[in-house]
Amino acid sequence: MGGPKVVALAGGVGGAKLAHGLAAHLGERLSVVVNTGDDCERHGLLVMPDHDTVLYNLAGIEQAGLGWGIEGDTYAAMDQLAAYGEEAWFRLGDRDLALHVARSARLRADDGGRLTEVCLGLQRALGLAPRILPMSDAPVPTQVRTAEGWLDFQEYFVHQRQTPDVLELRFAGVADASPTPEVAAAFGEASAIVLCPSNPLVSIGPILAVPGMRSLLAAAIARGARVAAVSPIIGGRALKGPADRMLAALGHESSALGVARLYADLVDVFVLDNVDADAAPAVEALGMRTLVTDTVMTDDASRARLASEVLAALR
Ligand code: FO1
Repeated sequence: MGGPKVVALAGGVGGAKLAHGLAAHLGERLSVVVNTGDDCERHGLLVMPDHDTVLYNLAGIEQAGLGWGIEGDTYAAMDQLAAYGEEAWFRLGDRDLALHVARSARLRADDGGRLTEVCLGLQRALGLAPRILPMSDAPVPTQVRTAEGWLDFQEYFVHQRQTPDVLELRFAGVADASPTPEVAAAFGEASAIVLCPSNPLVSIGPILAVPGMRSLLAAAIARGARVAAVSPIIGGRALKGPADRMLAALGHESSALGVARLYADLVDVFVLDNVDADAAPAVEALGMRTLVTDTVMTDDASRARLASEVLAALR
């Protein structure tokens, strides 16, 4: 498929939905750079929730209700692990587990290659046309400071159900991370960049925090690439996850305008939901154009429609 190439930056469920919509138009011309800050080790295996959520969505096998995991999966291995006394609060389905087994085995093999190469091999096995690129091959685990101290991201997110107040965030090891050659090449060829409707602080934030990532974006912009961002906050609320509470707790406004302020130095077109139409003039006053539309993606058709509107606004 010839034509312009696009890079999307994505976290989990919201990002994966828009990535799926973009893939419907772009196929192999799409590269999705995913947050790896949520990655964790479970039962000796590497789990990559954002990579895997995008993978399952692009393959059309995601669990419809939750957005992550595989539709119709069973939990026999998890229940057996629990019978051995292993922690079972992070629920890995049987078919999902196969991905973590294969990935971890390949990473441990002497000739297994880098994280990105291993992920690309697994994506090819599922027949994906777009490429899903980890933001870095080096681990950059997100940690959350609560009244209890520093917690690993999944301990906060899944085990403690995002209930403690977030006092501070850090991306451990980020100073030693760098964008991969694949990420650099994708930005080098992109004529458009899309910041998906993912949490700006713990999904897009870690990607942009990798040293060298903002320079890649700046170089693409200097070449003429245009950048759009889709607000993950609609009517002051996140559709999924704790982005609204986290923004407020960390001193930002929990609104589409608050997100626009975080992205103002990068973005040409900011996409707001119809319910936030009133905020468009304030976003434009920050120096961005706005696209006001229905941003709630409930099915394949609404994903593809939003993606096509975003791509049209960047032409
Ligand atoms: N989220 C949950 O709330 N509970 C789970 O047990 C859980 C398991 C899980 C397994 C694999 C995977 O890829 C994702 C999983 N998630 C689970 C979702 C995920 O950890 C979070 O939604 C993201 O990290 C936030 O983007």
